[in-house]
Amino acid sequence: MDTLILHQYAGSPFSEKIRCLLGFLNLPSAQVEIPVIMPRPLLMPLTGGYRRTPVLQIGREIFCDTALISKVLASRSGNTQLYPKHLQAAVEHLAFWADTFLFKVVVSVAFQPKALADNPLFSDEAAASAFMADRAAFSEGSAGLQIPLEVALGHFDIWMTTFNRQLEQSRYLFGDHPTIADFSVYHCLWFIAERPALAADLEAFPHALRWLAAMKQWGHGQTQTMSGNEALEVAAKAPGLPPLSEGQVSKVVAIDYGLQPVTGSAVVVPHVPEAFSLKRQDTAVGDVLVHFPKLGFRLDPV
Ligand SMILES: N[C@@H](CCC(=O)N[C@@H](CS)C(=O)NCC(=O)O)C(=O)O
Repeated sequence: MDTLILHQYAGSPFSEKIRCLLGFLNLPSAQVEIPVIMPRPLLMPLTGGYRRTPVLQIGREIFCDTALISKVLASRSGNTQLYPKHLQAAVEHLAFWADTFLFKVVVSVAFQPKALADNPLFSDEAAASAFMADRAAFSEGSAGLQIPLEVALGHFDIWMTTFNRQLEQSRYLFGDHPTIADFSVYHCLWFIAERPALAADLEAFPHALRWLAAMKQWGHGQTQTMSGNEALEVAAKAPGLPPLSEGQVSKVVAIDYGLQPVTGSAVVVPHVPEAFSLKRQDTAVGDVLVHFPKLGFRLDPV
C-alpha cells in the first residue's frame, strides 16, 4: 500500500492532531519536517500554493486540511468508531468548532505574554520578528486568528469547565471510544499543555487532564523520517493519474484564514467524492491531484 507521508512540523497543533490519530489508528507513516515559516520550496510543488500545515501526501495526491486527512486515515484503517453514524452531526460539528473557534482562542491564550519566554519560536528577537512577519503575510486579506486575550481567556475558562464536567462522566467526549471530536479538542489543549508557563492553569480541570493524558498515550504510530526531496521523488515516480474528466480551470481557497489559493482543473475523483479536487501540473513531479474538504473552503471558476 502507498506510504502515508505527513508534511508537518513538531510545534504545530494541527500536525499533532494527525500524529495522534496515526498513533490511535496504528497506521505507519513517513513524516517530513517542514520549515515553520515560508519559504517551503520542497512542499509548494506538491500543494500548488496551499500553505497551511499539515498536508498528507499519498503518491501524487495531496490532501489538505485535517478534516479531510482524518477521513482518509479513518477509511484507510477501516475504523468506524471515529465517525459514529448516530452521532454524526454532534461529533463532526464539535470537531469543526474546535478546529476553528476553539483553535483561535487557544492561539491567543498560548501566545500571551507570560508564555512567550519559553516558546522556542521566540528564542531570539530575529526569530520572533521573522515568525511575526511570516504569519502577517499568511493572514493577509482575512481577520486571521486574532481574538483579544481577555476575551480568549474568558471563553477558554468556560469551555474548559464544561469539558471537565463532561469528562468527569465519560471516558472520552462521546463515550468509551474516541471520536474525531476528541482529536480536534485534543490538539487545542495540547498546544496549551506544551507551554510550561501555562500548564499550571490547566490544573483546575483534573478530568480534562486525565483525558488529555489518555489521548497522548496513543503516541504517533510507527514513523520514519523522510526529507522533502524524497517526498518529491515519491510523487514523481508514482503511477500516473487515472483518466479523469476535467472541468473548468478553478481556484480553491479557505474561507477563514490562510487565503493563498490553489489553481487547477476541477475534477471529480471517485475515491474522494466529498472533496473539491484540482488537477495541476508541476515541472518537478508532473500531474498532481490536490484535494480539499468542502466545509471551510470555496471553489470558484477562474
Ligand atoms: N483547518 C486547517 C487549519 C490548519 C492550520 O491553521 N495550521 C496552522 C499550523 S498548526 C498553520 O497552517 N499555520 C501557518 C503555517 O504553518 O504556515 C486544518 O485543519 O488543517
